[in-house]
Amino acid sequence: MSTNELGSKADLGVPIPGRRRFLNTAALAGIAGSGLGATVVTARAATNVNAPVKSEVKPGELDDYYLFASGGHSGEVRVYGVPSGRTIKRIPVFNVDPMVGWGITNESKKIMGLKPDGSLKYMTGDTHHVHGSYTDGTYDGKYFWVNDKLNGRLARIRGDYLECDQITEVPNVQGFHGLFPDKRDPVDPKINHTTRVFCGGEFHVPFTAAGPDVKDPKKYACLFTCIDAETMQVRWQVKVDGNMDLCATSYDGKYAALNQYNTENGVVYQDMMEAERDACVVFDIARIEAAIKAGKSFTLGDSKVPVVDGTKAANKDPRTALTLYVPVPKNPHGVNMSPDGKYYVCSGKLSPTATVISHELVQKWFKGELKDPRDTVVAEPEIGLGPLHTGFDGRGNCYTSLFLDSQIVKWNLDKAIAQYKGDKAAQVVLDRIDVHYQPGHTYCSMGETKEADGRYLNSGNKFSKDRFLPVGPLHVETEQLIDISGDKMRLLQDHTAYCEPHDGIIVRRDKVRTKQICELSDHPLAVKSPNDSRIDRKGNKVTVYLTAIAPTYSKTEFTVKRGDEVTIVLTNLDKVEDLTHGFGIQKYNVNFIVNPQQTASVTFKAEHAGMFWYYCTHFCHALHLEMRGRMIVEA
Ligand code: K7E
Ligand code: CUA
Ligand code: CA
Repeated sequence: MSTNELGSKADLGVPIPGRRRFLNTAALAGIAGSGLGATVVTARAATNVNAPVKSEVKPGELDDYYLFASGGHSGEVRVYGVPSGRTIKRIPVFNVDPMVGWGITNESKKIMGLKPDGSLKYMTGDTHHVHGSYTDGTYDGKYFWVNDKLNGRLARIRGDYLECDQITEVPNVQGFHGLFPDKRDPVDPKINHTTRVFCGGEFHVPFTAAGPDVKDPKKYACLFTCIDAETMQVRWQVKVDGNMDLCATSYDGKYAALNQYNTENGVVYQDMMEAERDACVVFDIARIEAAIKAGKSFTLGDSKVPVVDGTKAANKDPRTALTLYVPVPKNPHGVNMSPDGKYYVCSGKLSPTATVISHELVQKWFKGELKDPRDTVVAEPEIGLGPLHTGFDGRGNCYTSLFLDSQIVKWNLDKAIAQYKGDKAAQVVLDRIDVHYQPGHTYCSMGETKEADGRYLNSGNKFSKDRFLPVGPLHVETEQLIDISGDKMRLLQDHTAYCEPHDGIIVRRDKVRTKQICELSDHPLAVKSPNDSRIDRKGNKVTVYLTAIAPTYSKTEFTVKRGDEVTIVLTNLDKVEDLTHGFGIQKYNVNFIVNPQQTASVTFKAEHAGMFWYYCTHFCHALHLEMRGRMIVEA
């Protein structure tokens, strides 16, 4: 245990055997007086990427990496430490989470989006892909994004508090699946950081809510969407043939590539499997934006977002094309860009192959120097059954998950290219390791950046079967940690993963710089002193301004009338790292926290008359249980 932990726990006033004396409230305030409050941004030593890989993090030691993982249909994002696998945070995004009050406080509800009656528009989501913002081809820790496949939304998480701060609903899209930020500007070399986030629509949709087109799948289409990284506004969309699944962006900012498994535009799976080859569609970002500037856009349905035509028929001439469709076998899943920026790797799923597309040849195709889109393919090795996602070690090797084989296969890019050119002796596959079982995403430490360090690989497995104690019908899923620093892969750890493991990123700890104390001025209604605590009434709208300083609220009693619309505004005035207070009111469905110097509010109707205790739900002090007050609702 660190001295910090010891210090705060001991100072909480927990009785220590043999220490028989009465503690006064000043002594009990403990952690407030322990001097921890000075830290605002915690500096962490940089990860030593040359140190040997380890499977254990001893008590008191810190992990070397943050792993940001999508939480599947729980709708949240999870943060784990690597290599320990310890869960260090759950970030509520599209879900309701009483631990922090997400979906309960007015602030979080506003971010999640409201119906006209003030209730939440959506209470659930399905997250698949988490990616971070880039500067100079590597993570800058400013933002993280996650998709909601269920309701077609993109959420942003700010890197300083690791909290969701914006959610954008994408128009005319269902099944928004693949997401990837750009890594720099396609035109302006001075803009070397992320300014756009790309979103792929997986399900075909009609662009009207009524009429014959609603029922006719031939009238459906999918849209590729660009969202502004800063404003989170939708910038533009591209109508495509086929559908889009995963997304990867080039290091020069010029292209986004998305795999397509349903070029057939099928409605049932049998139709979706008809073609021997589907595609990987590459978008020329600069050309799309030039076309929109030149007024070559239209709108769809009720949306005002400019849309350009990226269908094959409209993009026959490579020299003006906005899109390139590279045929890829069969129902491909997953596309990833190698850290040297040279290749897109697109897995076959129903074909035992991975297709390697050259970034350089894609550029040549767009210049009109290549005729056939297949000319951009430089390798198509056979790697195993059910290939899905690929991670990279920065040493020229790929690690692809094999869903059907329940393996991760390590293969070499240069050898695969040599084999494609005719070198029959090229040894493409270097190693295989069994994972337990049926892996989906696999990804490596810093593997989607120029700083890929080839140390750890995570395999997100869909089934654990016999690996953990049974807990009823549904087994926990697994994230398995694998050492990729040597020639042979080595299984380090089985970690449980609450459903469902999809994509994640493993980020060096020095890239993430969080603030431990909030800014009082972040909230316009902050109650800056207990003396500012008050009750404002306007008609039947009552606002109660409260502060919390351990172990008390600024008011231990307030009175409202039955039928009032009550808003509680609560500021935590404690300035000590980790000194969070909660606020719950009996029978009123109110439950949220305020972190040090944070303000949050809730609004509810005082529908039951009587006396209702409100209390601090988050352990903060030796007198935490005593931290409470009474709300009187007059009949
Ligand atoms: Cu393969 Cu949604 Cu990224 Cu899951 S997707 S595994
Ligand atoms: Cu304040 Cu517990
Ligand atoms: Ca298909």
